[in-house]
Amino acid sequence: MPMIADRRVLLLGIALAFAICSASAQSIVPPATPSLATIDWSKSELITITMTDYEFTPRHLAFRRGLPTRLHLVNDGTEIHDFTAPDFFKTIDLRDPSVMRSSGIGIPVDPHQRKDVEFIARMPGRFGLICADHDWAGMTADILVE
Ligand SMILES: [Cu+2]
Repeated sequence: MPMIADRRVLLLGIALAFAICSASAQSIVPPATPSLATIDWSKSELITITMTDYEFTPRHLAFRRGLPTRLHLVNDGTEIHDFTAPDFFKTIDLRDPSVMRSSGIGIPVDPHQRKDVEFIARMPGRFGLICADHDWAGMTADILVE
């Protein structure tokens, strides 16, 4: 009889420990974000960055985490420029990943061309942005996700 009582106490203890662990695990899961398929991209926040020879305008970009965003890349220069931000791209979900081509770290834009990049930023932080072709000329900027 004491053996059975001990076993019940043990099982109760395990169940309680499991309940506490599940509850704390749930509390650290970030708020649910809609899957890409259900997002209304027509409501994207539009942010434009212009690339010239050799600078980004503006030099500080700010995006809001969790909101659909449309980044409009404009190349008003005479050379190809590249929106290169490897750490930033690791933290976003692109609507159309093929916009990256195969590089995975940047988006090239030909002279006098435009490109739209739609995404949802998933993590807050500050990220470096350069033109991989012209960072030596000071073509650098930064990205804030808040
Ligand atoms: Cu460039």
